[in-house]
Amino acid sequence: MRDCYDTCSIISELHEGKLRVRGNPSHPITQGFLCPKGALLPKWLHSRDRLKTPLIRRDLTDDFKETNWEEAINLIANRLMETIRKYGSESVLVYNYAGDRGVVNYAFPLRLFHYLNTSILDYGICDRAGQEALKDVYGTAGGMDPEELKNQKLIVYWGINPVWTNLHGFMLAKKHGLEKWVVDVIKTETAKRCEKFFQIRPNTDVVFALGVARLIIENELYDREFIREKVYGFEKFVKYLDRFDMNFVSGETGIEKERIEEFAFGYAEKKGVIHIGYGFQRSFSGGEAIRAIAILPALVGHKFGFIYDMKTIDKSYAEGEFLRTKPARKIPQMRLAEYIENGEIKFLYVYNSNPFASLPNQNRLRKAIEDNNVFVVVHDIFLTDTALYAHVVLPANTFFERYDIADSYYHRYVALNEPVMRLYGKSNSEVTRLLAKALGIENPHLYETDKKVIKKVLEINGIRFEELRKAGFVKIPIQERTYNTPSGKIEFYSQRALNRGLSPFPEYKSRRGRGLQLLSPTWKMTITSQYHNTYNIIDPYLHMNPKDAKERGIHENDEVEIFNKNGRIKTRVKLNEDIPEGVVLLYKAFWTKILGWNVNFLTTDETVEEYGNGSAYHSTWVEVRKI
Ligand SMILES: Nc1nc2c(c(=O)[nH]1)N[C@H]1C(S)=C(S)[C@@H](COP(=O)(O)OP(=O)(O)OC[C@H]3O[C@@H](n4cnc5c(=O)[nH]c(N)nc54)[C@H](O)[C@@H]3O)O[C@H]1N2
Ligand SMILES: Nc1nc2c(c(=O)[nH]1)N[C@H]1C(S)=C(S)[C@@H](COP(=O)(O)OP(=O)(O)OC[C@H]3O[C@@H](n4cnc5c(=O)[nH]c(N)nc54)[C@H](O)[C@@H]3O)O[C@H]1N2
Ligand SMILES: [Mo]
Repeated sequence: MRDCYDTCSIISELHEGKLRVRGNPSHPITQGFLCPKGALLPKWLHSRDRLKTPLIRRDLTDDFKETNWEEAINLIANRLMETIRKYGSESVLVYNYAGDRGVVNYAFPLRLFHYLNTSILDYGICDRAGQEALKDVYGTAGGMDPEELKNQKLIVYWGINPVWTNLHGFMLAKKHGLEKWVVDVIKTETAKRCEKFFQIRPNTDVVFALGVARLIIENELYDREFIREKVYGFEKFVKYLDRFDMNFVSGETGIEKERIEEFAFGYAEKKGVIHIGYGFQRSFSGGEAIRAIAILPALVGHKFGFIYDMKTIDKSYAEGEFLRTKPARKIPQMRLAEYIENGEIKFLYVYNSNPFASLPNQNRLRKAIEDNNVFVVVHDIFLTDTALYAHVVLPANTFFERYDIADSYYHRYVALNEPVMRLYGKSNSEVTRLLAKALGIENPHLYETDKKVIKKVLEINGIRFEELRKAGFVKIPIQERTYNTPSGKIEFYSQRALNRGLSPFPEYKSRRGRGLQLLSPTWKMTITSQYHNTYNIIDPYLHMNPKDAKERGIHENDEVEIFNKNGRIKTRVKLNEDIPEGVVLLYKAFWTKILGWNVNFLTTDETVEEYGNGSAYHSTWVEVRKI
C-alpha cells in the first residue's frame, strides 16, 4: 500500500487494542521480514498526531475550527459547484499521488472528478523521464520480473539505492547468489554492500553507458544472433559510437579506463541485468541516460534485461474515466505553481499527496497559493505542510482500517488488504461517496462499494477473488511480451525519439549550473515526507566533501546557509567522504512545519519537457556559506 517498490505482504494482529506487524513468510518477495520503517508502522497507525475531525476556516490566515463531517462536506460541495458555475469545470484540479497505492483508495476519487469533467494531473515528479526513455527503446517501460533473477549471475544497480529503497529486492538478489554492482554518484549504503562500485560524476551516465557499449562491440562480446533478430538500427548505432572513445568517456565520467573495461568485459561475460533507478533520472540528463543504459542488456542478448516498472493490473475501471463527457485537461504535475499563477486553477482537491513538501521550488508554490484565490481541500491522515494551506482538511484513515487491493511497481504480486481495526477518519472512497451525495449526483458508479470495485477490477484482470482471499496474494499471469516500437524491435536507432524531435541516439547534453550540485535522494526511514512526524528519525545534515568544505572555511557541525535563486535554508554540516567534490546532499522532503525547512525550497521546478515534463530535482545548483 505504501509508495515503495516492495509492496510487502504484512501480517497484522491486535494485542490489547494495539497493532503488531510482521512480514509474511510465505510471500516470495517479502520473505518474512519488514524493513526498519515498515516495522514501525504501529507507531504511525496509533500516532497521537492523527487528524480526528474535519477542520475548516474562511481564510488561510484564520485559525482552523473543528467541525463535523456534514458541515465540511457541504462546504466543499457548495464551493465546488460555485467554482464550476463561475469559472468552468476545468478550473477545478484534483491533485493526487501515491501516498497510498491501494487500487480503490488511489483511483476511486477520480471517478467524481471525471464525472465533473475537471482538470486532472499528468504525473511527472517521480519516474516519468525513464518511462518515456524506455518506450523509445523497447516500446514499454515494463521490464523483467524480479523473480527471474534466480537464473541470473549479475545485477547492476544503476542510480538506485536498494538497501534503503528496495530492501526486499536487494535481499532477493542476494538469496539467488547474484553478483551485485553499483553505479552511483554517492558511495551509498548499497555501494558499500556490493561487490563492485563505479563512482560516476553526476549527469554523465549516458557517456559511461555508450562507452561500455562501444567496448562490448569492439571486442565482439555482443550477441550477434539476438541483435540480428530483435534489434533495429544496430549498424547506425555502431557508427554513432565513434565519438565515444575511452579518453573522452573516462574524462567526462571520472571513471578510469581500466575500470570501464572491467565493467564492459564483466558485464558482457555475465550478461548482467540492470535495475535502473528512479532516483537518478530526475535531472536534465536522466532521460538520455536511460535510453543509453537500456541498450546494454539487449547488446548481450536479454529480451527484457532491465528492471524499471512493472505495469501489472489494469485499474481503469476503478478510476472511471468513462464517466467523462469531455476529454480531460491534463496539468503537468510539476507545473502546479505556474497554472495557479496564471489563474487557471480556482479549486484544488488534494489527496494521497503532500505537494507542499514534495514539489520543487516551494517559495514559488506557496506564494502562488497565497496570492491567488484558490480554494484548497486536503484529505490526509495528518495536518501536513499542505494541510496548512487548506480551507478544509478532512481526516483520512490508513490501510490498516479498510479493504483494498494493491499491486507493485516492482514485482508481480497483487495483495488483498483487510482491515484490522478502525480508529479515525474516512477512506478516500468514502469521502468521494459523501461528496457525490452532497452534490446531488445520481450516477450509480459513484456509489459502488469498495468490495464491488475490487471484484470487478480482479475479474477484468483474470484474477479470482476467492483465490486471492485464501492466500492473501496472487501472482499475475505473465503474458507473452512484445516490443511496442514502430519497427516491432528493440530500437538502438529510436524512431519514437526522432518523432518527438530528439536525436535517434542517446545524446550527451551536459547542462551544469554554477556552484555545487545539490542532490536530494531518498532517506531510509521516511517515504518521501511520510513518517517524519511519527517516527522522527531523520538526517537533517548537509553532507559535503571535506575539500569543498575546507575551501569555504566550513568545519564539521558548523551552521551554514545553503542558497540559490529559489531560496535559502539553514542547517548543520556533516563532512562526508562518500560525497564527491562538487556535490552536496540533503535528503528529500522533510516537514517544514517541524524542521523549519525542506530541500524543496531550493530545488528547481524546471521540467524536462521532451520527457513528459519529468522533474529535474537533481539539476539544482547551490552555494554554501558559514554563518
Ligand atoms: N527534492 C526531492 N523531492 C522529491 C523527490 C526527490 O527525489 N527529491 N522525489 C519525488 C518522488 S519520487 C515522489 S514519488 C514524490 C512523492 O510525493 P507525495 O505524493 O507528496 O508523497 P508523500 O510525501 O508520500 O505524501 C503522501 C501523503 O499522502 C498521505 N496519505 C497516506 N495514505 C493516505 C490515504 O489513504 N488517504 C489519504 N487521503 N492520504 C494518505 C500521507 O499522510 C502523506 O501526507 O516526491 C517527490 N519529491
Ligand atoms: N526508504 C524509502 N524507500 C523508498 C522511498 C522513500 O522515500 N524512502 N520512496 C519510494 C519512491 S517514491 C521512489 S521513486 C523510490 C526511489 O528509489 P531510488 O531510485 O533508490 O531513490 P533515490 O535515493 O532518490 O536515488 C537513487 C540514487 O541516485 C543517485 N544519483 C543521483 N544523481 C545521479 C547521477 O547522475 N548518476 C547516477 N548514476 N546516480 C545518481 C543518488 O546518489 C541516489 O543514491 O524509492 C521508493 N522507496
Ligand atoms: Mo517516487
